[in-house]
Amino acid sequence: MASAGPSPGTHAGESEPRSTGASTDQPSYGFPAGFWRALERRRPPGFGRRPLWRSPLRGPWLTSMFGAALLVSLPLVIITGLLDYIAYGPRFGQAIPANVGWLHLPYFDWPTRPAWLFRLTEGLHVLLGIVLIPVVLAKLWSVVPKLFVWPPARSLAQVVERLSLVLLVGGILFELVTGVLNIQYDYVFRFNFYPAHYFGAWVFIGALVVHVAVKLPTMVRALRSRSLRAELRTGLADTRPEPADASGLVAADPTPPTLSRRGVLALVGGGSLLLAALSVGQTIDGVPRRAAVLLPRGRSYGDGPNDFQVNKTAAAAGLRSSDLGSGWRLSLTGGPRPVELDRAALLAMSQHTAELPIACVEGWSTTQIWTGVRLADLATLAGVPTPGAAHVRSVQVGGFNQTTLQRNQALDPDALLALRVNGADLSPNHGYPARIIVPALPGVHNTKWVKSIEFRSA
Ligand SMILES: Nc1nc2c(c(=O)[nH]1)N[C@H]1C(S)=C(S)[C@@H](COP(=O)(O)O)O[C@H]1N2
Ligand SMILES: [Mo]
Repeated sequence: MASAGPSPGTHAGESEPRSTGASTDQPSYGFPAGFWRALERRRPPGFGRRPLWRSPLRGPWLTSMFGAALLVSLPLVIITGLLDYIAYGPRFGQAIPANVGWLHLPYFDWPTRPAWLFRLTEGLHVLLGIVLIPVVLAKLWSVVPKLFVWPPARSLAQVVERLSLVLLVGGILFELVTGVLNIQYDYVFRFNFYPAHYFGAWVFIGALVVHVAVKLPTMVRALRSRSLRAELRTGLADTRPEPADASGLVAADPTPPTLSRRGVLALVGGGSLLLAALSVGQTIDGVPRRAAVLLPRGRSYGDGPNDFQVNKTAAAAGLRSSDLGSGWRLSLTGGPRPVELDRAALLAMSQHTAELPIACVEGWSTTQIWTGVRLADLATLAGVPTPGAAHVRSVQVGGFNQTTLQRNQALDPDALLALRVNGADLSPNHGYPARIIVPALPGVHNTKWVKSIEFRSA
């Protein structure tokens, strides 16, 4: 134990307000008393002497309510995010970032069943990320007085704790901001979204694990200190501050309440529900889609068979009609000799129809009815009936113009080279003459305007 220092937090002639948390018996940690006095003279405005944060609602119980909500939901956001990384096929080098060392869940072949698996993991990741924004902001609001303590740290342990909070708060804000900008296709930042969001997540995960380990007992104690049911029955007139304690969250000099505790919970919960209602339509076809006003991809469209979301149009991909016209051929390689097929030859093969979703990494998805040739039949035709993988290339130059499919993805009975959608020929924007559509495959790998498929043996 360090010896008790000479009242390092006290400035001559002024009494210490309770909210600063600085008692007169602070240890000196080996620094001379003059050091603490000098720090005290440099106390910036707002840092505790005149209480700035006076809401009567702040306190360990309220903070812990928000904390508990995040503790339950954030793991889902994290796990779905890490699963989506695996869905991209990092073992084929086609997940971004390509090299993550050991910072990943154990790799496995992404399944093709259920067909809506990626729609679920990606949809949940994006939806929950949006819905948690009010809760994160409320939690930050509830602990904001802690940012304004002076001196900023008194011990090495406190320095470490506060640095971990910088990573925690910075981490979640970074992930939310980059995530939201990405689903809006709004690349105002100069860095590549994917590595930044991925490694940012790991910074946050590390800080979160430390934070939970340190704070879990405090949270449980605080949650037990009041009954949620009683709070929900308490109106504004009976709202009193939580009892003052060592947490530094309860205002020393609170203003009268303008909102009850249940009012704050309703405000934050209501904010989350509203965001959910305005966002869920991007993953669910039908009525909710019309409410998806926050989302940039295709809220309302016509009634034609090809009237559903387009991420990249044929024009935006730099394709001319001559690329996709009668001169187009599909080439199949990997077998004893290459095979070339035109669209008529593909249409003459056995056709298969499947109802499958396209689920984009930006969170939107839509289910359509696709008809075309089974990839397994094309593999057989190419002379590689049981390929280890299939490499698909597009006519498009640059951009998302190729993909590698796992064996299970190439051989699934619903994995198609689609020629038609909803009973009509694919439109140029949806990949005419032919596109890949595979159950549970991330949207970006459903390559449009396919030019060749190379079946690789195991
Ligand atoms: N050749 C090619 N295929 C592509 C793309 C592309 O840019 N080029 N975009 C992909 C992405 S990101 C998605 S989400 C889906 C969108 O399919 P849709 O436009 O038919 O809805 O197509 C995928 N196939
Ligand atoms: Mo996408």
